[in-house]
Amino acid sequence: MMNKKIESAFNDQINAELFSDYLYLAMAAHLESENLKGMAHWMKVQADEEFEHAKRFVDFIHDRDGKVKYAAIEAPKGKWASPLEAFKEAYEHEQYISKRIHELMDLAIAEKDYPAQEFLHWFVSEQVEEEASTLEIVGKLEMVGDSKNGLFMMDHELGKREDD
Ligand code: OFO
Repeated sequence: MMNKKIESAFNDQINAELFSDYLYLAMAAHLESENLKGMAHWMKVQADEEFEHAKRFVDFIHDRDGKVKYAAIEAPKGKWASPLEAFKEAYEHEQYISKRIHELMDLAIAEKDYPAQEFLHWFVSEQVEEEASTLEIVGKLEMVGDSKNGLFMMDHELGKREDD
């Protein structure tokens, strides 16, 4: 029997992961429309990862004999002033998701839910990577500034991201 507080918090996290998926798809669509296909590709790979994150929570709830509940997903915005603004927002979003994961861990510890704690360890490490990768891109885009050549090179580099 799954702890009800954990079940409810994990269902909320499914929604947050699906929103992340939606947000990165929206960023991909925007970048694609700006002819930055490499950056759009990076965002699409990221969106796929988010869908996988949501599925991990779904599978865990099922494994613990809990009940999955899907809620409406908030609409993401559709436009960003520049690629730098989009990646900055991605970095801020990942910091927000890390905070949520840490709060879930706090709850799992308070509830003495050892399987949930074990499950969340993967996400704690994953968030370190998610923040690092988005911050690295923000740093490079800041270096590039308004240089069209630099943006072209960044687009090329980010287009090489492989599916994880
Ligand atoms: Fe699911 O890690 Fe990003 O949001």
